[in-house]
Amino acid sequence: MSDQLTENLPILIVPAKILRLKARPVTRADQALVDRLIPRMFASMYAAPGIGLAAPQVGASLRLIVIDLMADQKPEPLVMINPEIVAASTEQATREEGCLSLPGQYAEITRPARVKVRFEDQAGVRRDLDAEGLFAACIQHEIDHLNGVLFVDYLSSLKRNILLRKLAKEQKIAAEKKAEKKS
Ligand code: GNR
Ligand code: NI
Repeated sequence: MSDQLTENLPILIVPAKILRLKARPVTRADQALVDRLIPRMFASMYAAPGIGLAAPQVGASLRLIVIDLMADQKPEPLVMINPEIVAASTEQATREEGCLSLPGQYAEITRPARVKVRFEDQAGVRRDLDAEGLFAACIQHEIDHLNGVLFVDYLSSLKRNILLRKLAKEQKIAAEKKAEKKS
């Protein structure tokens, strides 16, 4: 899905420090930067593949996310600038989540089943959207990234530590394999 004209940016992996920072709002002065960033974020997300990506995951500490659920394999790219959850259902839903910044790690996460999100689109127009199901989970997961929050933060410290140690071990093996190939 990522064409040759748009180079994808590498996705940062835990424990990259930027993933734990609160990202700053996008302003009009960021227009040129954001316009260059958006196609690269989509390229990275489609290449991964993933259904959402937040700017801090590609090293930009800005309140910008891209989403494409690829429902029925049909692309439906969505850009959200300065997104905010303005309402959430009391009803909760549990589903398995993964994260491109924690490759290979998955856990059941419980969140509000439905949310209303307010954001600016790429043209700077303010929009409100109601989401449920996977879409609602994805929006909440991406907005969490803008606040330095990862899905593992919803787990008990025991479960979180097991998952983070497994990630570190797998990343170490992957790095060793890569070094082996080079030599
Ligand atoms: O690709 C992704 N899948 C996913 C599945 C369930 C809930 C959230 C997500 S987002 C994730 C991509 C990612 O890490 N975005 O930050
Ligand atoms: Ni993520």
